[in-house]
Formats: sequence, C-alpha cells, structure tokens
Amino acid sequence: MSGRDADAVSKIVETVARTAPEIRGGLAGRRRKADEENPSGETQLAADVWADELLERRLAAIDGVSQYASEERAEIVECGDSGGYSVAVDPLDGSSNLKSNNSMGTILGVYDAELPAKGRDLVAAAYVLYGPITTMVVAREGEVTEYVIESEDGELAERRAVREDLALPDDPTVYGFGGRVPDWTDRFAAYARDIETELKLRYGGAMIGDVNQVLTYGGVFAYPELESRPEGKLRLQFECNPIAYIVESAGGGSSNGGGSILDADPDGLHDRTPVYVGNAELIERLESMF
Ligand code: AHM
Ligand code: MG
Repeated sequence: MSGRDADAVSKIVETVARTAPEIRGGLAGRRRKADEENPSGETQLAADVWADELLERRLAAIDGVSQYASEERAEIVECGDSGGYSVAVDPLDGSSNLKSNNSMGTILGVYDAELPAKGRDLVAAAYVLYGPITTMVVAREGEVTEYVIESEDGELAERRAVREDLALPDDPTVYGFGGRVPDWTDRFAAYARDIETELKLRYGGAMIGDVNQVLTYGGVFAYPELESRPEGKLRLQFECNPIAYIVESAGGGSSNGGGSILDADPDGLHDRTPVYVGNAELIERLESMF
C-alpha cells in the first residue's frame, strides 16, 4: 500500500483528539467490570469496552481508513476503504489505574500496511494522557509535538501545541520498570541495578504516564522479558510500536532486547514483546548487556 491521502492521517489524529474529552468524561461512571475478557485474557472494564466502541465508530468512518484494530477485540474490523491506512489503538491503556484513580492513556498507531504490521510501517503515532490535565503527544514525519487538550462541556474546544520539536533531555533522570523483581531475568536485573544507581524511580502502572515521564525528564521505561513470560506483557501493534515510534522520533531509542522495536516482525495481531525505550545511550547500554 502506498500513495495515501496525508489528509486522512490528520483526520485520524484529530478524531482521537476530539474523542479524548469524551473518553475522559465517561470514566467516572465506568469503573465496574464488564462481563468479558479481552483477547489477551484480561478482564475488561466497562470503560475499556466503551472507549473501544467509541473509537471504532469514529475512526472506521474516516475515508482513507481500511482497517481498525484494538487491544480490546480479537479481530480486525475491515472498514471497506481498501488501500487506506490501518489504525491500531489501545483505547484505555493502564485501565487498572481506574480503580485507584491514577493516570491512564489512549494509544494510536497509523500504519501504511495491513495489520499486523511492522513499526517501520507507521506513518504517525500518538497518545493521550489523562492526567491532572489532558495532553496529547503526536509523532509524525520525524517530529514530536505535545498538545494540551482543552474541553468545554465534555467536547474538544482546542488542541494547543505546548512543546514543539520535542526531544528527550540529554541528561536523563528517571526510570520505570514493570514486572515483579523476582521474575526479572538475570541480565535485566543486572541492567536495573546499574540504572538504579544513576536515576530515580517513577513507575505508575500506566505505560503512557511512565513514558511521558521519560519524554519530559529523560530516562528509560521498560516492561522487560520475565522468567515466567519471556515475551513480556505489552502488545507490539497497539502499545510498543507506537511508543517506540514516538520515542525514536524524539531522538531516543527503543529495543526488544535484540534491536529496535520498529524492526520486529509481527506474527499475530495480539503479539506481546519486551519493551525498552528511552535515551539512546541507555538503550544501547541495555543491548550491550543482553
Ligand atoms: P492494559 O493495556 O491492559 O491497561 O495493560 C497495560 C499496562 C501498561 O500501561 C503498564 O505499563 C503495564 O500494564 C503495567 O503492568 P503492571 O500492573 O504489571 O505493572
Ligand atoms: Mg494497554
């Protein structure tokens, strides 16, 4: 697939921005569990299912979108516009934080290929962070921009750029590593011991919140390979590829332990992968220890 309407990419990003205040506004009443599990076998919250349906309705209706896929549904939705972009989303990343009222996000990847696709096929990626304020980080054509999403009566009022040409700070200060420490592999534990002597811990249980810390202060985020789960926890199509694309576009590095996440060949739509993202030097150091 190639020769696409760049306008469609803008519409996709704009649609996620427009939907963000609604997702945020709908969280309070949707903290209970839904009666289903997602394709990865995790319990879905009413909020996960609702955000997925909202995004599917909006994104699948855009001219130039041929596939919609999400962490919350087993199958790809074919949108009828063949030859268009494929959109992959994590509608509510870190949704277990809803119970404890902590940050969550929405992740978007726009691929110029059929799903499952390689990270190198991304033409844009973005995330929304539902923190004390709602922000959105968009990577496109090698540039990363952070926006503040202002809403009025639960609807998008303005998407205001607050950091343009966003780049990771040269002097990193924070790290956040997922998984239980006794479940870490020896090589990752050795890396973590090294990092702990230099940086301070910032881990909040939502990848988007933790990656936003790294983009703001510099450092490294990992959800590593585990003894019990060599493939880690996070999904390649919906979470790791878009985040790797954003971090690399901001001058950082990404790895699955053996090379850039963006070069990984996907087998299935819901594949998981170990993920390490952050300042290039910290990712190179990880690879040299693996
Ligand atoms: P989710 O998409 O089902 O919410 O799960 C993904 C989240 C990530 O945001 C976060 O990095 C990780 O799971 C946290 O896992 P843990 O609770 O094991 O620390
Ligand atoms: Mg997620």
